[in-house]
Amino acid sequence: NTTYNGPNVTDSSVIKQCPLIPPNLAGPLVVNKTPPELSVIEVKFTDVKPGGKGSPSNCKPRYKVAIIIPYRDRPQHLQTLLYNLHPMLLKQQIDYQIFIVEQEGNGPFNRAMLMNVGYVEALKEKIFDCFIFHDVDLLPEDDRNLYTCPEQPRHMSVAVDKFKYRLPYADLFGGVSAMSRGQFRLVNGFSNMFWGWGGEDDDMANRIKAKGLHISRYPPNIARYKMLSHRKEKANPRRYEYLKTGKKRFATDGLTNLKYDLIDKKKYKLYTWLLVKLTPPQ
Ligand code: NGS
Repeated sequence: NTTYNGPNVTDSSVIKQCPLIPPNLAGPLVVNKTPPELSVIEVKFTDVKPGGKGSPSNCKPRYKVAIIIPYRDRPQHLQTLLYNLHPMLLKQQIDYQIFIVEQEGNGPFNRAMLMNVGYVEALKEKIFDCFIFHDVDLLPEDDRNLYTCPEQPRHMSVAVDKFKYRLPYADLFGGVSAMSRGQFRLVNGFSNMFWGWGGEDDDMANRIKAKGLHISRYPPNIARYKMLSHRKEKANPRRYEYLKTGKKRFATDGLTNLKYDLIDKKKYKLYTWLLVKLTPPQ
């Protein structure tokens, strides 16, 4: 495999493209579930730039990656994730930005719609190549699990401690997943119909298949995560019904009919925060 690394010059003013495999990866990571206060982390993480951005200083990154985290009311989880995620992403030599997309109010949570909003809002900042959709309660355990986008959509949280590190079923696309900008547009994003827990990721797996794509995965010894514990959310009783009829809505339900109000946006040191009021589809 030969890769074009840009012009072959020795002029030190020309920064070389980063290597395909980042050189300083350690493999298994020590996951820390008791992070210091956010204000302490902010001072400690000197390589993270306002808005929750990072990029390598000595080479030209290959990927621009938006990390989209749907969120509501889990400050402890967020703190823990940020503490574990930033150092890993910095080592991976990608150009990244973390977006926390928070749902306003206390109606049923719509994880899928928040991810759609994250996609749309992130693209207003930069033309990201790659989108990582990330649950707030999952902590990566191995830095070889690269937060980039391969040829096919990638399911990243393959082996989770809560499931004894076994993939529960072959089409699972929940937890952490990666799609390129083009793939996400091609499938019209996620459905906006899934209010409450469950099914939205299965609908995305169906969209991926319907467009002739398939789910790719790293081996389970690399795509490993620890899940933080929380109360079980109320499942959406209509999720199977929407799943079954999903196909006829793929073209009309998703990015194309997404409606929301951006209530607030702030660039904190460790993340870009979006507060969003979701409008249920008609
Ligand atoms: C399935 C859900 C998925 C969910 C997966 C794992 O049953 O949305 O469990 O969930 N599908 C339906 O409900 C139709 S987990 O235990 O990781 O929260 O992602």
